[in-house]
Amino acid sequence: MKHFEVNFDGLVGPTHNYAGLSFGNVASQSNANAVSSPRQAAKQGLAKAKALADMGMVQGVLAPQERPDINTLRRLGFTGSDATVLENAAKQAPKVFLACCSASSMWTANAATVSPSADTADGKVHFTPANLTNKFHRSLEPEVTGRILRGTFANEKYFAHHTHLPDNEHFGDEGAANHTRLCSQYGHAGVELFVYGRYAFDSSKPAPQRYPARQTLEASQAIARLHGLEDESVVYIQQNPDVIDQGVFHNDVIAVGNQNVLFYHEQAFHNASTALNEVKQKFGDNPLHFIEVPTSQVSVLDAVKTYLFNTQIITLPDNTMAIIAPSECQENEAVSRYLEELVTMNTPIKQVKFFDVKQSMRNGGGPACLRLRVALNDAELDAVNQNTLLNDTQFERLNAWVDKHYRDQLSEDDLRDPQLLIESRTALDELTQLLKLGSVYPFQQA
Ligand code: SUG
Repeated sequence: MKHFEVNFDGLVGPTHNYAGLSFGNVASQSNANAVSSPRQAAKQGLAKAKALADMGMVQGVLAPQERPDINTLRRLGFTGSDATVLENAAKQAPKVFLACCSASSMWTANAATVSPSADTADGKVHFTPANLTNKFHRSLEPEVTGRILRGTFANEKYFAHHTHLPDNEHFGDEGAANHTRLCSQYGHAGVELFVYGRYAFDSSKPAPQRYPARQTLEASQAIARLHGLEDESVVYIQQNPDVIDQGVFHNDVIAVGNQNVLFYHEQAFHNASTALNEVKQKFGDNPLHFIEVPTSQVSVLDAVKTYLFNTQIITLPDNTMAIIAPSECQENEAVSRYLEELVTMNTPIKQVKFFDVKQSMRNGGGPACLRLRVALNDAELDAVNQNTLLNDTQFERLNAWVDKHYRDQLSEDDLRDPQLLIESRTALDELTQLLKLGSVYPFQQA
């Protein structure tokens, strides 16, 4: 039996825009109101996914969500035709309106937490969509995310789909962005690391002061229970509250793992040595590489600016590892120097490849945010909706689909344009046919 890590990249939606919605996410806040390019954003993402497929990786795509979210605006009391809802919401509640227009589902590292079958009690691959309660615009995602995941992993024999956790800050869950799986082979049982920012039910414990901690320990524990993970293969680690206060809003902005490699910043974790000892002990006798980046070489500020840790570490077909980094890492002196040194060190990481994902970076999303990792064996891969996997034909089709439907530029004012809603729905309707997803969007179910 063969095993793979499949990366499901989020297709950027037709309303990709910069609205400054994420307090605590420096890039999102500093690019508020900049003009975006949905077409360029979607194509940058597709190009990155296709490049990985061309390196021999198995690559899939996840559909974006319908925005503006007319259903939510109606729930909030706006009535009349869709055009009237848009006009009144934009005029009367501009901030609420912008939140209902975000294409944030593109960051599929936040779509769900996934546990591969080798780790779970019933031997199925488990999915729990993230409730993303900390940000209103992101809290609109989990229901449709669940439908998209069910349409993509549509086989009950192999895949178990859970409902997202209760929609409350006590169970704030940001999905795979705060979850890392270490293993010696993708098909072997692994150790799942859950990194949380705060305790929901104990205010005496350390917590950030300036920016919010989006993930709670209690949410992480609930996911581990739902997925049927054994205590001996789970480690809960508290994120260092000080780095959250410096703009590290998800753990994947300061740490990333792959197989037997954990690459992290010296300041990433609270009580790091205790936590890492537990990881070592639970991982067992197999070789394990902890690559700790010292502050003296890369500051937290540079890590946040360049997304050195929001890189993907992938295992290539020749079993060596590569880092997929944003071009910002190449442009920063300290970070590029560090990466040059890293590939000469005694670790499995042997090369770094840079990609231009600037449209996503400006909203605080590097290469790693754009993908949901799903470790699968060949039977499970066969059970995946094959239309969601990226081969040459599907790549061409998706690029043509973007060219046909996406605007080259989008500013805040364009979001109230009823024509944009029509264009977006037309695009998404065609996409569900291309990916054979079924009716996943509210407008398809009316
Ligand atoms: O949740 N940005 C996203 C970025 C998510 C990055 N994901 C990971 N690190 N895994 C967020 O903060 C900004 C939207 C805006 O400002 O328009 C936004 O939602």
